[in-house]
Amino acid sequence: MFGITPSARLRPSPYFEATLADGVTAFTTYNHMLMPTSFGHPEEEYWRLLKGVSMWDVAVERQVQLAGPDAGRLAQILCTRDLSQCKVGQGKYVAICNHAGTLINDPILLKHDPNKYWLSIADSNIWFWARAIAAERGLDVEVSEPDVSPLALQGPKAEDVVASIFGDWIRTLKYFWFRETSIAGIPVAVARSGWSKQGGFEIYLMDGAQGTRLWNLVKEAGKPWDIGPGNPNFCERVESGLLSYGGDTDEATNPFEVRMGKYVDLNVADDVIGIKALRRIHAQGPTRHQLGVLLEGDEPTSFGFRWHPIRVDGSKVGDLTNCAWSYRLKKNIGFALISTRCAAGTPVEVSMEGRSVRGTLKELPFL
Ligand code: THG
Repeated sequence: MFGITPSARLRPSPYFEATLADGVTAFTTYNHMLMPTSFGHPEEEYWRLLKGVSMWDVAVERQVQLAGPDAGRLAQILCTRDLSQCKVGQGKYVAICNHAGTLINDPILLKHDPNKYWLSIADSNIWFWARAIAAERGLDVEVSEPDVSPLALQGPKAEDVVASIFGDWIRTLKYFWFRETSIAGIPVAVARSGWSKQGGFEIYLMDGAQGTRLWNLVKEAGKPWDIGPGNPNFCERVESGLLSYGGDTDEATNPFEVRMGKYVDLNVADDVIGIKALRRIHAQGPTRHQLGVLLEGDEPTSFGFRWHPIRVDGSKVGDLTNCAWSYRLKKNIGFALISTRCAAGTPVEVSMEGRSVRGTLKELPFL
């Protein structure tokens, strides 16, 4: 469609050359980097994730490192989830909010030791935010973006591939837990995590000069299981109800609206940013919630750049924030950010590309 102009603002992934060699055909931007979004065979890539194993360049999941005596204090001030029980080697999905209780990122927090945490961030500048908060609160902590670039292996056969590389200990690794190790002299951390519901692991490469070597090592190890390149799969994540910060959220979205209420602990200390606002919002009851929309029609439709208005009886009640053709449901499906007056089962109309499409609200996940 069009090309990409290289510049020093657009940082390449350590896997960039390797993905080019493997036939990447499209990218999106995320955290001022490029992330592959297609290798040219969308349906094949989807079924490989569901039935086999797929390898993804997710270096765009940047780490914001908090290091020093106040690292734990800063982590808790930034995250609205109670971290007091988080163990060394454990990861947790967390909400980062601003003072108004608006979601500004939804990272995975990894606790390396009591003085060192990583926030594996979604697409917003948390590095700026964490540094400003640390300075304003007079904390003794260094905030940095270390040379760390995750490579994801996802799908039911990911465990066999990762075990063949690192050993059988990875089979007992618990969900979101991780361990630092190395392979062929390449320093990595291995976690059971990833942006799909098909199971899998993320290998956090800790030396950007080794991207091509790690990519090729994983590709070689995965051959017996027919591994192939893929990317965070749009269809699978919509079917599975995974949230995309910035795609499914706007400037006013709070965690309760997007099914993240279970990651908000209202009794954390008052100095946690946004918690006072979230207590108020919780007491009043959020005005929007996130549901699925199953659209009528048997032809795949495209979403474009913008949310699409959702109407009930001619009045706008919310927005369709994404839309994917589901290979399993053989329908177009998406997420609604919609008035809490509208419940699952309600028939709706979505205005898309000048047409009105009928649909029905559903509970998430679809599958
Ligand atoms: N892995 C790593 N970093 C990341 C992502 C990732 N950074 C960006 C982005 N993804 C962060 N956002 C999410 C969103 C959802 C999940 C993980 C990261 C996720 N959610 C599951 C769910 O909602 O069902 C499970 C949550 C839970 O049970 O705690 O996995 O993918 N390194």
